[in-house]
Order: sequence, then C-alpha cells, then structure tokens
Amino acid sequence: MLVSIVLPTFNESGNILTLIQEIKENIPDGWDHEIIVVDDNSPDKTYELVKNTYSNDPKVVPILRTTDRGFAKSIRAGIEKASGSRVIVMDTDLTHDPVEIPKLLHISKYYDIVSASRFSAGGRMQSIRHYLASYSYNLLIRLFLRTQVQDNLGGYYVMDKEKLCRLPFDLIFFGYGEYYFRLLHFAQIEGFTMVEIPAFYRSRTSGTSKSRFFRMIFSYTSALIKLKLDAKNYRKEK
Ligand SMILES: Nc1nc2c(ncn2[C@@H]2O[C@H](COP(=O)(O)OP(=O)(O)OP(=O)(O)O)[C@@H](O)[C@H]2O)c(=O)[nH]1
Ligand SMILES: [Mg+2]
Repeated sequence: MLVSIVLPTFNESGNILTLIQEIKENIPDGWDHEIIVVDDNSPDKTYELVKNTYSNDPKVVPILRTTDRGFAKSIRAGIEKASGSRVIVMDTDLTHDPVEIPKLLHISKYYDIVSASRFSAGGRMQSIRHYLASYSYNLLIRLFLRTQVQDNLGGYYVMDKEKLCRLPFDLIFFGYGEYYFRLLHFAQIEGFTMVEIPAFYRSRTSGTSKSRFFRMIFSYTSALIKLKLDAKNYRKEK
C-alpha cells in the first residue's frame, strides 16, 4: 500500500530535512511512501534544499508554487498530486510528530479520517498558552458546527484518498488553518467515519510562525459563519 505525505512549506529550511528523515523512520512495514513537499517559493530556499538533498530519491517529490500563495491551497496541490491510497497531511515546523504515523495508518483501515488530536484524552501540547487558546476556540467551533471532533484545528490526519476526493475542494481549500474545520464539516455531511487519536504537538524550535493571533480569530470566525451557509446550499444541491 502507498501512503502520500503532503507537507506544505513556507520558510522551513531549518525543519524540513529533519522532518523528512523522521517520517522515513516511521513508515511501518508493509507501506510504501511518497513525500510531497509543496513550497510557496520560500525566500529561504526550502524548495531548492529539498530538491538538491533528495535529487536521487524519487520518493521525495518537491513542488514549487509561484503564484497564489496559501497554506490550504498548497495542501490541495499536494493532495491532487498524491497517488497513494492514503493521504497524510502534516505541518512542517515539527509540531506534528511523525511518531504517530504507524498508528494513523493502522486505524485508517477502519475509519475514513483519523485525526491526531491534542484534546482527546492523553493528547497534549508543549505550549500551554497555545493549548488553552486552541482549546477555547475549539469549544466555539464545536458549539457552532455541532461536531463531535474535539480538535478541529489540528490539521494532522490521514484520509482515504478516494473519499477525500469526493469532498467539494473549492469550498474547503482556501485560507489558513480554518480549512481543516471546513474539511471535517463536509466530511461529516458526507457521512464519512472519523476518529481521533491522542497526540502530543511539539513547539516550533526553528523558523518563525506564519499565523497571527487576532487575524486568525477574525478570519476563523467569519469562516465559521460562511461555512454554515455554504454547507446549507451544498446539502440542498445534493
Ligand atoms: N506552502 C505554504 N505553506 C505554508 C504557508 N503558510 C504556512 N505554511 C506552512 O504551514 C505550516 C503551519 O504554519 P505555522 O507558521 O507553523 O503556523 P501555525 O502552526 O498556525 O503556528 P505556530 O503556532 O507557530 O506553529 C508550516 O508547516 C508552514 O511552513 C503558505 O502560505 N504556503
Ligand atoms: Mg505551526
């Protein structure tokens, strides 16, 4: 079986090689892999670094995007390129630990989406401040969308590729981390099965964060409201 791991990068030259190495060490027996790095023309030359380091490894596939920069759009480009029966998506700042990959893949035999969650029992985050902020905002998402999922912003998951491609990409893959609650919401409408496994999210140690707290609160909240409307129209059209 082939798993495609999609890695969106922007200025992650200090993290990406370590991450690829850690991913390779955690691919379980019985699985083949491809690692798709989708870089948005990072000024720190992340794309060139990956391309040159892995020029002899066909399992590492760097993609360079030069227009329409964006986190969710990069993930979409990676998914569209993926040829595995499973797709794993993870951040590249080493917050998402590849040690979860064997568990994710194992459980993906039984569920359409398996999400690595900070908030299910046993899940944690290195940064308490970040944990509390995300936890509180997740309560709002859960109230609003009535989702059973505890971590709607984690963005570390595995999905069955064929099921994933049934989702309305144009209504999901834009903006930033809020794309993940859109994905989960449409997956719920489709009746896909999902489960969370507890995970520990590490703190970034190299490079800088691209997210801005107040901008995020504003854009995520408007995304929540718009999602309700989009999802209603989507249900009607089906
Ligand atoms: N391709 C691409 N990747 C991006 C873009 N913005 C962020 N990323 C990547 O998306 C992941 C998440 O970005 P972060 O800056 O860590 O944002 P965050 O996880 O919300 O914030 P932290 O609390 O700092 O971890 C990282 O792997 C980034 O390199 C973008 O515009 N394009
Ligand atoms: Mg991060």
